[in-house]
Amino acid sequence: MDTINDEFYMSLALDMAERAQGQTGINPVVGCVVVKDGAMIGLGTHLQRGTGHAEVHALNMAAGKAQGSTAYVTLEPCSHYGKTPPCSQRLIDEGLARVVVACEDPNPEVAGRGIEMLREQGIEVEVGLLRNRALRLNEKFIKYILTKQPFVTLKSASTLDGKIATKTGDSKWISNGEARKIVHTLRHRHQGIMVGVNTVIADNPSLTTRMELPGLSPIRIVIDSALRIPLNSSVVCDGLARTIVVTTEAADSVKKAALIAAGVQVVVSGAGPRVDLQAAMLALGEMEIGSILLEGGGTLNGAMLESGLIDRIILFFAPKIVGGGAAAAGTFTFPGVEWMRDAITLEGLEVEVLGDNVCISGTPVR
Ligand code: AOF
Ligand code: ZN
Repeated sequence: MDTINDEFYMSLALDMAERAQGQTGINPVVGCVVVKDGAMIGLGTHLQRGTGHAEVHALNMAAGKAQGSTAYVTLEPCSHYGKTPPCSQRLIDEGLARVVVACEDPNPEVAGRGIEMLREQGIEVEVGLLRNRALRLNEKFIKYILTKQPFVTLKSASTLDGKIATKTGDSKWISNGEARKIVHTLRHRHQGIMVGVNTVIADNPSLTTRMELPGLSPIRIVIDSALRIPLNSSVVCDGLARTIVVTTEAADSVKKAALIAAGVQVVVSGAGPRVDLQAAMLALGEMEIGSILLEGGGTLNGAMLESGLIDRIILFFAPKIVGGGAAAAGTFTFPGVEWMRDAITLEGLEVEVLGDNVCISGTPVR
């Protein structure tokens, strides 16, 4: 049985925000619940960048009756004129008595000023209710707004011995149906999806989102230092989503022109021979790509990990062992550390059992 208290309403606001993941671009997901005289009078969620903030939708629903009410907001109300006017001012104008905030907005344009504005007008403000859940929910937004670089989630499915293919290259399928469904939700929740050119050559994937319901497909990003991508590959030809190929100055200009003619965006990152991954992340960030799902192969995964460019690792393990030594690719291929004490570890572990598969997720730290 639920107890009706502050947490009851804040968790509803968080639930609403959670459902909007993937559709707000570089903006955060935010939910707001307005309660007056023991009843909810307004609910709102930020649904799309450039459209109303959560508070605005909730207050519009309250239709001028929010005087003396309490608002539960999952992110500090904004204090700036962005694509929309400041929410703090709207809360003040509507005569709110109390505002409960889950976490501060790290956006330098806000960063505490929204809370300050409310308090200056005598509104009671409480900050930090369900903060950890709110921070986790907006980890992509937080990384991007502070660094202007995309938040990178690595996803991989491997055998118990860490292999993503057998020694002959066979990889269909490693994980179970439940795990493979989650992958499509992850695609929906990221603005970009990144693979190495070897994956395109070997598997010719479409990298689109295919859920039970229609979803949003991410921008396809292929790391391809020498422009070896086949012009007839799905990501070049199928027109199902935007495609960006990241290459180097050393790449062939005729191939580059052919890709551009096929509608692919070509980004040059570094002199070669390898793509400068740090510079690539900055360039993709500048293109307002705030989150990327990295789907390997092992070489790109290893290079991204070594460069410290991965923010979250999600590993699906299937109860299989295939061996094969170096001939069978693993999730991460890189020169490796010498000592166990130098291992890259995962913090904030989350473990989920999915039938006969296990999902392990966390933040890599070195
Ligand atoms: C809120 N409520 O629902 C959201 C907020 O360009 P704009 O106007 O959409 O502003 C985007 C910034 O506003 C974003 O970077 C973040 O700081 C804040 N988002 N704030 O009070 C909301 N989505
Ligand atoms: Zn706002």
